[in-house]
Amino acid sequence: MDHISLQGKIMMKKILKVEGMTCQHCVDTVTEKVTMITGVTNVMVNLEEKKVSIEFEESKTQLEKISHQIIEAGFEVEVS
Ligand SMILES: [Cu+2]
Repeated sequence: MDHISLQGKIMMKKILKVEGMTCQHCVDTVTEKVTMITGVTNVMVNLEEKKVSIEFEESKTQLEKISHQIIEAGFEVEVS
């Protein structure tokens, strides 16, 4: 199940495969860009596995929007 209920809000947890992250600076960039999106509550980047796990409020944002931000930052996103 991808849904988590937090304080009465329906949260989604998704993992995106992100290509192009090579160092801690990239990790910081991705984390910062995704954190800025309204509705995103948690971002965790795993550089080695090239995975970005994101928790967000479904009523406030969509995965497409999050992917778009990562692409805008110069990385490639693969939805698993
Ligand atoms: Cu880098």
